[in-house]
Amino acid sequence: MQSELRKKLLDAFTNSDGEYLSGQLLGDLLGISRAAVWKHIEELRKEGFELEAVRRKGYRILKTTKKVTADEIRLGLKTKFIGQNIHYEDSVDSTQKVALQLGLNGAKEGTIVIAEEQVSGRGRMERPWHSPKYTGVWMSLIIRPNIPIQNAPQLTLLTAVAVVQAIEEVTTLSPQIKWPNDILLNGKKITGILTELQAEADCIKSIIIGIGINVNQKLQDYPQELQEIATSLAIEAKKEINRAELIRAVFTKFEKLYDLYLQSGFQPIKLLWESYAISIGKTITARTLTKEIKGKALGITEDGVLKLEDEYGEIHYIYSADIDLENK
Ligand code: BTX
Repeated sequence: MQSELRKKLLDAFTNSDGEYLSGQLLGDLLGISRAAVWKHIEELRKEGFELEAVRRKGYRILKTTKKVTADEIRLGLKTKFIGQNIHYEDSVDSTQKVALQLGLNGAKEGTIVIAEEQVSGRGRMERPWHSPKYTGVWMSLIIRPNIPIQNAPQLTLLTAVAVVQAIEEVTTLSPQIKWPNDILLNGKKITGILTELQAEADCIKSIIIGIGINVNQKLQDYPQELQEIATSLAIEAKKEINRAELIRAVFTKFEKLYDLYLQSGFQPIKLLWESYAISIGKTITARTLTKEIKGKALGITEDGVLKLEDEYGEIHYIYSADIDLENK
């Protein structure tokens, strides 16, 4: 985890708008000596930041690392609690697993686990999630909302809205959501969301929201079986996307929506979600663990449950399923 001093230093650079910051000023801000400031600067350099030091002017950051380290994400981050604690790893089996452990050990709400690569990234029902190095956003967010357990799936929908809004802000792309957790561009998957719950009797201890965003992969980076169904922001936008900027945007959008949700409930989130939904009003097939139902997707309920009308006019409520769209 990042030290409080490091956070303060990066916040000073964030607020300086590219101006030089003197060693004296930074020392005063952080309550440390100029030599200690210099040590922090050297550590940032070792991490890959390019910093300029000019006599009588001070320091400024010329180039960032292109990685998604805690320091890189912090530079420019303006949230209150989402992403204020970041646990960064170069490689992990799954960020969900690490986050679960941190959550059990009392990690604060808003804590993020992020990795450059996952070697056993997973989706729902233990399906594998392809997470190659330095190309995507593979992260897990720990939250501790005081809501009834049955409302937890609403957070998946809220997260999908946050990711869509962040992608819209950072790129010129307009993704759509396929219930419950797929974000698509041109019918191909760009993001998957996995919500896992730690609960006791009737109270939520923590919710871990895993977010996988395909950012800078090229088509050939995907195994054959994914090339048909997956895409990346870079493929669609035809240019490389700054992952740290995208992550900061996800944090900001999520925090705003989450605050709104805790204050006003699911209704405003539902409206936003529906405005991005691809499947509503269309004929779809829902494949649950036990059966397959074909029908018209009427919408989602107040609880985020999918409402489906079959050919006999019977209404089905779908809590969990894979969805195939009839005409993509
Ligand atoms: P899902 O079960 O809806 O989707 C899993 C399916 O998606 C796979 O069976 C495969 O067909 C396809 N798939 C696998 N990798 C990719 C990819 N990179 N892009 C597009 N399609 C793919 C979705 O589950 C939830 C995924 C959550 C991933 C995050 S990453 C951070 C966190 N850690 C972790 O282990 N999982 C979450």
